[in-house]
Amino acid sequence: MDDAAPQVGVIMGSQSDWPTMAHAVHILEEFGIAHDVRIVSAHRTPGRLIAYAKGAADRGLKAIIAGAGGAAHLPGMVASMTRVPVLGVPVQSAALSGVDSLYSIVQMPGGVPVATFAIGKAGATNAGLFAAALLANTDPDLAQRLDDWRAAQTDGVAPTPVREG
Ligand code: RP5
Repeated sequence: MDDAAPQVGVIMGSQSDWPTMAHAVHILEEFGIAHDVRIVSAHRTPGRLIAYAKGAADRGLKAIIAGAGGAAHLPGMVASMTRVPVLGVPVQSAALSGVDSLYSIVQMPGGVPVATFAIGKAGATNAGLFAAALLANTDPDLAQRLDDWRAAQTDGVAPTPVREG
């Protein structure tokens, strides 16, 4: 986080979601994208949810990354109250391994979109990268950093596997 007006908001339903959502935050930090991070629970803090969602556009947020687990209503409820794009991250739950979270987030009715990512770390990482890609459409410097990051990822893939056994 920095002093610039946040361009991306990261929210999660509980402190227990942090180890997952940290991966999105780390991506935003790596790319120098101004962001803020909040706990907003659809079930435990509904008033906070409404205030956050209704204020998102006026605050200048360009994307909201919303992670939740279990009965994961947070991304959809936020999306119902803002036109700011919502990127939903299903957090891996204890009881059902995040399949419940995935289904809760991905099965939005037509008219209220939530872009839904993979369960857990991969989903949070990709939500961060997706937010960076959205912003890169109008930020050439960020676009270059994203291209460089992807090139480095490609260069990091060995042509042949190390024989481990
Ligand atoms: C959801 O319930 C949260 O997003 C979290 O993934 C899950 C469990 O929350 P805690 O009981 O750990 O606070 O609302």
